[in-house]
Amino acid sequence: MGLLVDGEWRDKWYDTESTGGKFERSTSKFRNWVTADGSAGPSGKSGFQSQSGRYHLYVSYACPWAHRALIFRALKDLTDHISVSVVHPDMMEDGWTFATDFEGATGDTLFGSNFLRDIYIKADPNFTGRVTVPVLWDKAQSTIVSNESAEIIRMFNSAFNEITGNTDDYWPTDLREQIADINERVYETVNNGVYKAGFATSQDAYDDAVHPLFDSLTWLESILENNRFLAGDKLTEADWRLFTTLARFDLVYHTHFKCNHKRLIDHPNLWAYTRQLYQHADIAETVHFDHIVRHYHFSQTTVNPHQIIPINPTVDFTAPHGRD
Ligand SMILES: N[C@@H](CCC(=O)N[C@@H](CS)C(=O)NCC(=O)O)C(=O)O
Repeated sequence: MGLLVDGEWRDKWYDTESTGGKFERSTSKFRNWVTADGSAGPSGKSGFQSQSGRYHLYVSYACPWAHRALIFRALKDLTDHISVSVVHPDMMEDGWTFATDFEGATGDTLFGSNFLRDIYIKADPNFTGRVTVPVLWDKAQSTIVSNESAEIIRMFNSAFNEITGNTDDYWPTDLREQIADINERVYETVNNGVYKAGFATSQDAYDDAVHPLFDSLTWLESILENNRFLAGDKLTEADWRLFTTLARFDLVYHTHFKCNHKRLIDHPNLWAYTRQLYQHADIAETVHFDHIVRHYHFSQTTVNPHQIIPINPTVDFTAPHGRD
């Protein structure tokens, strides 16, 4: 685990000393957008037009943020148009690597690099920052379009519609305000909340994260009592953004990140809803529990110094969900 400083690799864990034991996620650095006509998106430069075969996605199957991008690639019929490389689940002193000795880890199928940092250095030889997944790479300009999953899923939602003919919309105009409100709370207290609890190095920082997390799960449980999905009847990006955290909850976050007030399966609506999303067409293939379990327990040695992988419960995501 480390980061690049002026293009040089430094092996360093997150610094929580300067923040009183709190984990603070840094912001993503590459913020361009693929658009249908190549015009600039809400941030970054123009020149990234949607074209079949032009873009490549680097992911970890373990990572909930990368998982969002894989889900949107599947939902939007982009699998034949955007190629993928999958990193090894172990993220140790070299950060994410392209080792292939784990089933599903593909290596770098574009360049044959050893490390994900090599891709960042190709895009910017003086890059300073964390080397994170997902990364959307442009083969035409040999650079990173974006390493921000929230924006990659918005691009996938619409920029390739003319190429795929798939016009399903997970960010519909009339629901955008509602989606933004849900996303904000879910991001702060659930998606990132589990990390804030798990990476906390002081009791206060842990307490400040874990209570809002379980308050939000109770809030989500009540929304799903009367609604099919978070924004009502329609399945939106808000659901998929929540799903990647819920899918990891009982296997990883409950034990490894000390989010153990309740399990996902103790929330009947949320648990049925998680199974409903898991069973949605083409989604199960994006979920790789072996990478998830291995990555967190083995790689995060400040949390689990002996790297022991727990026995874990058997969680059946294929059981009937009864929510249609
Ligand atoms: N804001 C980013 C966060 C991505 C992120 O933090 N990914 C983690 C894996 S779950 C990572 O690659 N961490 C490596 C590091 O921080 O060094 C996004 O949503 O795309």
